[in-house]
Amino acid sequence: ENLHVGVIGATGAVGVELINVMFDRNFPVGELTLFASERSAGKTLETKYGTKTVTLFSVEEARKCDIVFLAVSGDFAKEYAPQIAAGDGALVIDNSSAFRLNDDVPLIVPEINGDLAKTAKLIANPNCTTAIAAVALWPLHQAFGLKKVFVSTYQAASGAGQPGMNELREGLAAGLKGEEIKAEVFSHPLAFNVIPHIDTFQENGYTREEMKVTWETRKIFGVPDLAISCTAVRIPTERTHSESIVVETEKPVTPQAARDVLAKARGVKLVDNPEKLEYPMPINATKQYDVEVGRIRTNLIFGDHGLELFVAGDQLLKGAALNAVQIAEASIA
Ligand code: 2RA
Repeated sequence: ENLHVGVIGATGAVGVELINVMFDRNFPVGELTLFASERSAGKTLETKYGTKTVTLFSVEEARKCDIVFLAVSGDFAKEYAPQIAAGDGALVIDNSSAFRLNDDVPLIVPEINGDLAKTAKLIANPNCTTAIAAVALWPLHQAFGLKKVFVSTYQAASGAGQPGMNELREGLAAGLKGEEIKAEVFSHPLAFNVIPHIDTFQENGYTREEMKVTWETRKIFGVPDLAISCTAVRIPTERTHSESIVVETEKPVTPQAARDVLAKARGVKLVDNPEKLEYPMPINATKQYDVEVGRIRTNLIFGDHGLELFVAGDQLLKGAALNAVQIAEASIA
């Protein structure tokens, strides 16, 4: 039946994509309410559902919705998500990291554990880097068993929202004119640079972004001791994350066997034909629902129990808005 859907943070990069994805996928929206803080309340927003006036957020108003997407900070989610979801309140799908590791909050990539979407009123959407890698790794785990996973990421500016994308563009333009490149959103100038630092540094020398890949992949796969390690790097691309991944497998594996598995995998587009210069790239993966996977080859170190691959996925889509809407679809399926 047609649902009353709320989006909190509708004017941000993820919020805008949430509205686009619901429309494009014909999600059964009967009524759409866009919530924001005082700062944006009263503003109008042009959407595929027409011109919408942004409503001032209140728990009471949000609880009237059937489903509420949160595309705002973890602090906001911590304070309000449980109140919105409590009792006969709304199903809350939270894009922040606030509840991802809570035992009683499912962390869902629908291609992997979508069946959990009916088990809770508060659901966490994974970190974008985790979701993009997981879509490619899950079929390989099912077929060959993942023993060790090493991930190196090349993450787009959109991971830091619209401000991140703005700073990148302004920086590239400034750099081309020989002017100073600002670093306010990122720790250093991103244009013509790469920054091996996303989120805060932990005691163990990893950043929080890198540990999210480890912690969240283990939870989504249901493999608490999965040996997975990540180096997360910001690069000057706009909205698609790329990831270089090495795996050691339990069972023997060949590149062709892996391609056969990935060619059939949900949410994956196999792009692996180097002779024709075909491999995953942000310029092709951007604005696509599927995650591109290619450069599949036997890893020189693990031999016939190892693979090396390259992945590219749109950070705002499978990394955020698409995955969140797919969770909502699974919750009403
Ligand atoms: C980033 N994955 O790319 C983090 C949060 N979106 O900045």
